[in-house]
Amino acid sequence: MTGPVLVTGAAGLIGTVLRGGLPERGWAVRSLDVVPVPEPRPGEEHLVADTTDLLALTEASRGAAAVVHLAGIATESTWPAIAHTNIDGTYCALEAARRAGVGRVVLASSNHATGYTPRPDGGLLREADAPPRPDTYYGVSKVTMEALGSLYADRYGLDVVCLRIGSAFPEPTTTRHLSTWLSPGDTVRLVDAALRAPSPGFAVVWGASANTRAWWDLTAARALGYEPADDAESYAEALIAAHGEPDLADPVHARVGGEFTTADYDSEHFDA
Ligand code: 15L
Repeated sequence: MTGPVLVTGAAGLIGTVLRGGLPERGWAVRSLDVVPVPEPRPGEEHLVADTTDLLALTEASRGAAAVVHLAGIATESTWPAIAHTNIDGTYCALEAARRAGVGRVVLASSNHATGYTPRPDGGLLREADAPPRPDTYYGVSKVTMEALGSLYADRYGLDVVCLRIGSAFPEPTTTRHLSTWLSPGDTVRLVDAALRAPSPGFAVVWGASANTRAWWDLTAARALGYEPADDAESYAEALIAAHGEPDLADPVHARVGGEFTTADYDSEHFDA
């Protein structure tokens, strides 16, 4: 693949991690966000555009080797905000890639596409055993993202890799994160694998580190070439001392989406 990787939502948490990590793995980065990216790196292209602006996104996609689509609201919000920013935005990312002749799109899906899925009674949960079961309007936007990705793979032959990201934070801060954490280093490793995997077609994989307490099966992600290097367990002692042992019967630990499945995450508690 030649050309830069277009990263949408490049000024966000994951975008910032990728802007640092992808060049170390040989990728040129073309950053795009609704706000200017802070401190562009040497050689980094940087654009300001809204991902719901199809024409701007099509221009931004020209000559790119691939698109990594991160832009969007990263938590629950109102339906109009989610529908516009996340659902229209994902349509535009895929349609722009198609119009610009970009062959591969990596989509930042989320565990919340399947949030109400219960923890299996022992063993690891495969993506195939976690069909759409969103926990929020945000989760619905991620289900739609995966559906749009499937459509563009089948109808237009794009390679589309959907990453059902767990908890992508600098470090785990809750006992749920002991199972769901995706470290910054592993975020780069996972996206790099999704960009390099030979002809993945349409794929949906969990995005998590090699956590000792994991209950999401990483076999499909590893099949793309992902080799996670981090484990949240090194934070376990401190987190358990602060918050207590995880109660596996509590919805926060008993369902994929954790606290997003609780009443606190009803859309009425969120502003646009
Ligand atoms: C997500 O999809 C969110 O963007 C992030 O803020 C976290 O809530 C994460 O999931 C998670 O499940 O921990």
